[in-house]
Amino acid sequence: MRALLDTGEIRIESWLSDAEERVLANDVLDGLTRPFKEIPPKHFYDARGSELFERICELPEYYPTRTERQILVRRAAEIVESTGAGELVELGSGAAAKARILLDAMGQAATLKRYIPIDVSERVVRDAAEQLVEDYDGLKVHGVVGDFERHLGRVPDADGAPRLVALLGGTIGNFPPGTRRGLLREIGALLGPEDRLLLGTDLVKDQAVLEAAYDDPQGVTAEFNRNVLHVINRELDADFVPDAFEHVAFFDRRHEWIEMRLRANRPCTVLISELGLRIEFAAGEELRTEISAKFTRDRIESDFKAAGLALERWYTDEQKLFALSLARRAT
Ligand code: SAH
Ligand code: AVI
Repeated sequence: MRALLDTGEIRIESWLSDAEERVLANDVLDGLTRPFKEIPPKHFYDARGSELFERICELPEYYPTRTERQILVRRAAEIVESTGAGELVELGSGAAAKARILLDAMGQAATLKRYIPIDVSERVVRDAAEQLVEDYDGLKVHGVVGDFERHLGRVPDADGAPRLVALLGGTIGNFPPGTRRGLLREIGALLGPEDRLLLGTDLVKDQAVLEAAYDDPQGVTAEFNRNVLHVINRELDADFVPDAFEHVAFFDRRHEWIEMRLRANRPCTVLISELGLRIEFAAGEELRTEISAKFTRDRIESDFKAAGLALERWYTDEQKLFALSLARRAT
């Protein structure tokens, strides 16, 4: 743990080690030497990747952000009232725009104490912490630059108030089913009897609507997708030519997930100097960069059950595009 800032109101610490490029290096070595190449989606999010994601959230085709926000606006008061929550722990907090809706409701219920954003992107944690303490009187922000797949055991203990642990935006869908259940189980281990998980999930819907959300005509999602190549070039001294890779996004009906891939538009050889690794791409060869699973209520209930959690409340929008689930540890 490294303290990055401590002012009394704001504490920001990093749980990422100096050897963090090793994690990227291992994922790249492992993922690019498989018969079907793959890189985990968390490597999209350097400062530029986080900015591109924010632009995606503003796109008319990308309905999840505005829909989840709308559900939160309608339900935040009820969520806070039913849980008595005074602390919000947010995993993959990003710009923390949705956190504000919950913090407002906690402020109105006079329970608000502390916000703990956890994100791999240092820039978003710092920006959110600095803005929030200005905007919320008396709020303490304990920001963490960390990886919620590896570091959940280090989440600070609750400060007496019941807390909400939130994983919003559909981020849980970026994990394949086995990993997803394992992660839900670890999140469940953070919950005391009064605490609740607030989970945002995108729902199964019309294929055309789904595919449009991941392939916008302005090419913002394509640039976000290619950002992982910029990250690898910079961090591992590689020579990917990002423009040689086309953005591909499609709905896989069997798995009910969106897949994003990068397709080499010509044969290429990429040298990853830090790894001493040379990787060949045939023309048309694809690299999977993300899955984004779409859910039904049944699937969420069975994932919860497998993870030792129980669904308590289910909130959705009128068109049933997106859902928020409130869950507790099963007894
Ligand atoms: N919760 C926000 C942001 C979603 S984007 C919203 O709903 O709009 C996903 C966020 O999760 C990014 O900010 C990314 O940096 C972060 N993230 C992805 N994988 C992570 C991991 N393993 N640990 C911590 N943060 C992660
Ligand atoms: C962060 N995550 C839930 C987004 C999603 O929809 O799966 C990331 C994203 N990928 C492309 N567009 C947005």
